[in-house]
Amino acid sequence: MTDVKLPFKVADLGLAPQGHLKIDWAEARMPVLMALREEHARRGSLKGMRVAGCLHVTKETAVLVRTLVAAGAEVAWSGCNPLSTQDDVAAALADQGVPIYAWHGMSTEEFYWAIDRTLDFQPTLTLDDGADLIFSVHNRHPELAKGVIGGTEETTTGVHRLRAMAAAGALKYPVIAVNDAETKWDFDNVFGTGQSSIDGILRATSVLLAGKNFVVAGFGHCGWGCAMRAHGLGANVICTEIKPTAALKAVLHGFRVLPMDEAARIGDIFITATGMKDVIVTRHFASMKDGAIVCNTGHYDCEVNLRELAALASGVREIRPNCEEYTLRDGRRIYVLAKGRLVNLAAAEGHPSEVMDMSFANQFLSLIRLAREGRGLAVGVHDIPETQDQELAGLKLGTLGVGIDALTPEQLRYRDDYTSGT
Ligand code: RBV
Repeated sequence: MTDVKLPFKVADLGLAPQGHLKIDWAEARMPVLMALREEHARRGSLKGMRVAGCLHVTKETAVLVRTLVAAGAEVAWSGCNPLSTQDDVAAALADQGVPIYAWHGMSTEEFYWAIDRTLDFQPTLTLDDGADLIFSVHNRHPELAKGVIGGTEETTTGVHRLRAMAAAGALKYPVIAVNDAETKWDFDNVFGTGQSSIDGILRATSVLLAGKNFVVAGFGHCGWGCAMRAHGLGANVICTEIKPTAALKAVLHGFRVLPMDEAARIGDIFITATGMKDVIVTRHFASMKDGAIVCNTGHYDCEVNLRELAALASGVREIRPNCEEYTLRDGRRIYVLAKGRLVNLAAAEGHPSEVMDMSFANQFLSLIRLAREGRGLAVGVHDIPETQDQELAGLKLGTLGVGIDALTPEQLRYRDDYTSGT
């Protein structure tokens, strides 16, 4: 780390000491990434790379940033959501000499201004969560694309759009779909989203979940995590879906499945986890109970249509941090958490360090792979190799002190033997 203060913009540099403590706390819970840091710091695996990152500024992200720097990269950073930046962490990174442009509550214009500052730095690698940085390169600064060896993408929504972009022939450099690693989506999306979304709801409301009708829109991995955790706290979970197999899974997990039009009438708490816009709209608000609580844990803030809610309301007031009370003209009150943005990151601290350990280990190894072989990778969206998943899961198990078995040569022969039957 350098002592030289490069240009940066954060809310308050005075918060740096608190940020450093938070980052130290996260480092103690991210042993896989820390082991990789040690190995690649020795090798200087990212020497000569300029990494622009656009990802939630959290204590876990700071551990990733420190790791990239330790491996020899120059790094510039912006947050990927206007409400997810932890100002103390941003200050700590600025204090360590990272050019970071992020503060909690930035406007949309400031959000893109911050991304552009990280592009001033002419990155050779881009790291995204939600693809706003890659889109900025492609749509607003296409001249920069030829200097970029490749990029990574953290989340489901971003990967979906990048695959659409690749299919349309619009993608200009290779991207690795970190989200699609088993050690990412089967842990971060399920256990990370489940716990942190409930954490956000509780910090913003402090309501009792036991006995409440808890409506989860979307039974993908994120929705499944939220449903499991709400069920664990005694809520009656209701799921809404558009995909028959996902709905069937929810039913067999013991959850009630209803169309949103019906769920809207009986829900006490609603959370959207779909990646789709307009999941909760006027007709749903119109039938909700007085006191209903509505929030979102999908990447973008379009799942709950707040413009439509505002049109029904006679007044809005902030009643607690991250909790706004909309009073409708008929007197009913609807509470919206974190302005319909990711409730887990805006009202709580995002996913716990223990799961981000594997997600960010995947990010780190993907950037190293791009630095090594990126120019040889075809333009398109690439998956993480299965071997990387097994290696990371093995490392994680080791840090947990969990041992597993291995097949004997005899068992391996048995598995592949197509000459024997019953
Ligand atoms: N996410 N990051 C954190 N604590 O840094 N928490 C959640 C953190 C990521 C997660 O990987 C998910 O794919 C993405 O945020 C959604 O924007």
